[in-house]
Amino acid sequence: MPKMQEPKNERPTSLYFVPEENLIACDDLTALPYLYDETVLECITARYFTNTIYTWAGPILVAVNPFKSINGLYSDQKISKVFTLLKEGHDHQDPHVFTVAGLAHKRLTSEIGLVNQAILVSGESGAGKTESARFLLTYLTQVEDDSSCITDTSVLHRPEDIKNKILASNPILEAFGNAATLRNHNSSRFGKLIRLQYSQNVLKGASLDTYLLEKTRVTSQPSQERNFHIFYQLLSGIINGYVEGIEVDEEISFNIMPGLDNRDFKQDLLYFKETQKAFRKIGIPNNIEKDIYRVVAAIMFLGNISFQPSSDSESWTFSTNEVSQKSLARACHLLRVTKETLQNTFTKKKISVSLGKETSVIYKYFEREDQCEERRDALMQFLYISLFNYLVDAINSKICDNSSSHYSYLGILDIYGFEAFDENSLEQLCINYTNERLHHEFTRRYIASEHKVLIEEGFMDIPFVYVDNTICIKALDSPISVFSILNEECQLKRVLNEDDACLRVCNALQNTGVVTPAVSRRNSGFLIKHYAGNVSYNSSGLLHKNKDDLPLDVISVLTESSCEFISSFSTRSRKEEIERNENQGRKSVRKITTLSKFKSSLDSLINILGYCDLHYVRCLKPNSRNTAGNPDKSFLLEQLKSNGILETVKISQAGYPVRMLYMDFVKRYSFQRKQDFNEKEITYVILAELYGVDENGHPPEQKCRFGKTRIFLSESCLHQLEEHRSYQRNIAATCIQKNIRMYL
Ligand code: AOV
Ligand code: MG
Repeated sequence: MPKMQEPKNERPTSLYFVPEENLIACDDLTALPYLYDETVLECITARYFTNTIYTWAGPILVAVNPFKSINGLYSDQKISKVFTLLKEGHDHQDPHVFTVAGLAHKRLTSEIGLVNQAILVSGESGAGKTESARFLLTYLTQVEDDSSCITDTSVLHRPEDIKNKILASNPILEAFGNAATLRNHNSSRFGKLIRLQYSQNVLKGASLDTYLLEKTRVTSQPSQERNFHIFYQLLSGIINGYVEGIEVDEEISFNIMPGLDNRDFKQDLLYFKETQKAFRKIGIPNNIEKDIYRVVAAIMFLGNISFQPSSDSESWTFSTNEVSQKSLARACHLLRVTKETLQNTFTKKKISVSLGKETSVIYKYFEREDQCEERRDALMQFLYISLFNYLVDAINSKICDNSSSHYSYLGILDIYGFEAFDENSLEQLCINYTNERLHHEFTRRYIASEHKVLIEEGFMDIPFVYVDNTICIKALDSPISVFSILNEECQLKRVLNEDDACLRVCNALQNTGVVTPAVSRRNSGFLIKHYAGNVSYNSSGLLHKNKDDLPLDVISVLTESSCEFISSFSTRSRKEEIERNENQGRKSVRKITTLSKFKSSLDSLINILGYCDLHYVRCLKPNSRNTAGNPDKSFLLEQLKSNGILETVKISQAGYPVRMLYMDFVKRYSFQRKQDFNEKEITYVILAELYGVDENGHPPEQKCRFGKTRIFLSESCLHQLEEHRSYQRNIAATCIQKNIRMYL
């Protein structure tokens, strides 16, 4: 048996050892002759300059955001081309987001496809995750099964309707869940998992899960950023006469809608029409659509309500200024509640007092303006989040097929990338925790297992290091952790002191080496050493956001609404809280914090992924200015590292996606008894017969490699072997038939 070749491991004397044209032609980073950060980077940027934005990194697709449209890159012809290539077994040929969709689809629908599939799209804000997820969905809704493509419409098995409904969910979710930020003019402010349901290889429907909508944006927007798109879309719709029953003065400003100075609503109007169309496609009834707009407009007006001291100077009342008064009247009208109801909720607090066996309710006026504002903001956020949840449920009820419980599914996860700003709060803590968990899943399932197998098979003698983030995850969510301490602080019946809570976190976790005290410009807090970099979290607002206290009398405003759509929000919220407590085995209704809610939704996401074959699209942002054609190498390098791409490339070069024990290989592909050989030798003979041998006496290394216990194969090699097998079986079947005929 010929000896294994040693891995090429010498560092090139010059970076430019690899000619430019080779870099452009090299569509898999693992095929680079020298694997150093610089060569990987050179390859990606050289390809980017020729509008080749996709490159494989072993099994992962790397996508560099072009920030411009590239002719034909996502055309129907491209879909057909990718589909045909995959059908012919060229699985790894064309690095493209459609190929990833196609591969997942092929595995789900193929004979050897065993499990559900999930495509994880990751990258930092503005890197192109949502666009990629959209293209994945486009491919999957156009390609029906592994023998047909939408270009041949006669073979569609399912009603067009469900496909259109699934696609229509996107504009609705983006209108209500996306906003223009400094990093991305269409930034998703929530995470999303859409699972396409397949039964007997036919797309039957889809189900949608969302994660952590950034609801604080409803009431306060970071400097130079906007509120959710729907506010601007609706305003342009109202002003241009596309919405009945909501009045807005042309020149009015809305406190919660920065960026209205340039009142050019053309773009917003176009998107509003798209949202309206999507509502209709999905099948939201007209009266409900009107109710939805009423809630959005009510929030806009609520944000303009201000307060002033009452005549007794000991309490607060609604401001008499004209904008505030008009907005109050409009908000009451839209919410179908009285002015008194709002006055009672915003300016005083309901307190239950027990006197002996009797309990009575008294009202206590707020003494400060910010207490009234806090109440107003709580109502606005509650209305918005209820509306968003309503929409997710409504979409699910229209696209989800419940006629069977035996679906295979193909999921697409578009989730916020790692965030490290100057000021970081609870939202970033949740987002970065998500990334830690997903990274862990990736290293656990791919890199670590790959590394272990390759070493065991005698392939790897190169030093290999990957970031194991178990300690960081433990410091975040174990019984003594950042989460547990912040949750405990919120359960205690005492005034919240955020600085003290952060101090507790630092003291309790100082031995982990992951959490240290941090003093930012404005507040104290703690710093966490995440796998992708250090992030300082501010103490300010941390506990308030975690406690997410929604006073019952704020919710009860809505119970008093004469509009059924609005009053249903309060009943639903109460029901959900009780259900969650029951699920967590609590007898009494206990406060559920944002972190505990978030952790349990993430646990179930990781659980779902545990039952899936995973595929990865890693999106990269070429520069921080969001411009086409200006790749910033150090910026890219940081992302290559934090995304785990460099680690993957290094390990994948030695690996092959398909591997089989020699015993299994021989069982499946050997048709003649080769008595004198062992299983490894038989495998060698079969592959040498199929491909011939190179100057070293090996079958070609890009097709297969021989490990100690198993053979490692490329996807195309597997395909050829399968073809060869069916050919041999056909011959065998024909022979048997001939023999039977002769015998009879
Ligand atoms: P994100 O989802 O990763 O950020 P998006 O998918 O919204 O980023 O992409 C940001 C912008 O980049 C888009 O609005 C497009 O203008 C451009 N873009 C992205 N991908 C492509 C592409 N393939 N071709 C052309 N332009 C593209 V965030 O949701 O903020 O984390 O939260
Ligand atoms: Mg996005």
